Amino acid sequence: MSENQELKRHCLLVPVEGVLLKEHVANNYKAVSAFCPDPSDLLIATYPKAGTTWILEIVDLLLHNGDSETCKRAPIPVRIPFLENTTRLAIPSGLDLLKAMDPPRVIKTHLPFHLIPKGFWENKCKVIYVARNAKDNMVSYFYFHKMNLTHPEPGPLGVFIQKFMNGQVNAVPAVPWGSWYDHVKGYWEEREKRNILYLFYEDMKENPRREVERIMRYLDLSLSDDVISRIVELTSFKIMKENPMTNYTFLSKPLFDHSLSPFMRKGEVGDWKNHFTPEQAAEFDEDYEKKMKHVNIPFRTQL
Ligand code: PPS
Repeated sequence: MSENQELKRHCLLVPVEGVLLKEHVANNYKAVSAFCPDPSDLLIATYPKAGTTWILEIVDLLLHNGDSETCKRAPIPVRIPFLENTTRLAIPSGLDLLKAMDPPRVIKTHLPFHLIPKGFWENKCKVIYVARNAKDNMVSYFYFHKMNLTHPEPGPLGVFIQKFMNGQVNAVPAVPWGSWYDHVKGYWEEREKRNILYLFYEDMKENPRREVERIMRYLDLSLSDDVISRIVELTSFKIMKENPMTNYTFLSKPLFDHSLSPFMRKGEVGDWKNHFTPEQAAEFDEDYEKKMKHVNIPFRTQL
């Protein structure tokens, strides 16, 4: 994509400990890394577009006994601060929001494992990680780059696939928050030692009730069957797409342009098949095998 278009969007990517972050996020990183959570705080970590908003809404409802009105008290990034975010145009920064909230707080982050503030591990905070298969994650990130005007222009899909595969290599165009491959591996390798609940988007699609119950148990909650059923219903794609507190219509231009692609776009497993050519899929798979050969994370690209 031309430099002009990137400049028009005012989005530069700046490396922090080997990971490309949006400039304003990188500039804020020192303050973020010094953030000290309370042991009762819950961290929800994801690579962008892995199903973050879905899991945040599930957790907020679980913590409020399925009360939909309470969970409409504010847009999702106000209820659940985005740790490293600094966009002040519409929503205060994550750190400012956190300062104004009493623990226990739920906190969202896209930071890879090694950039998480050490206080989360020192204080043994609970951490939920959600991972989504690389191809669907990439397609979703591609559309998000189109509509999120604070991200670099994605360019055509073929170019974006290369950026996604490049991950955090600084010398070539890549994507914010670094390599998907390193991200999913980083949390996977630490999940047992750190008591991280590692979830998959595909499992949530396959059997949302089973996954909601899994999260409930991890949070040491015990809710009635009726409440669980309500939470599953309230966090369906259809309801969240219509819910103004979760569909990000509370952010509009100059941040999000929903006419280019809605935030709640398709919510499916296997949409990548509508986007990759057979040649692109073969190249992607070959590269994937190399990058993921030392781990066996059970990703599914279709149900
Ligand atoms: S962000 O910007 O990183 O916080 O985005 P994130 O929420 O991680 O990812 C957005 C994608 O998740 C889909 N989504 C859902 N899918 C199924 N069910 C529910 N309830 C749901 N909520 C969000 C959303 O549609 C985006 O995926 P795509 O494939 O682009 O539709």
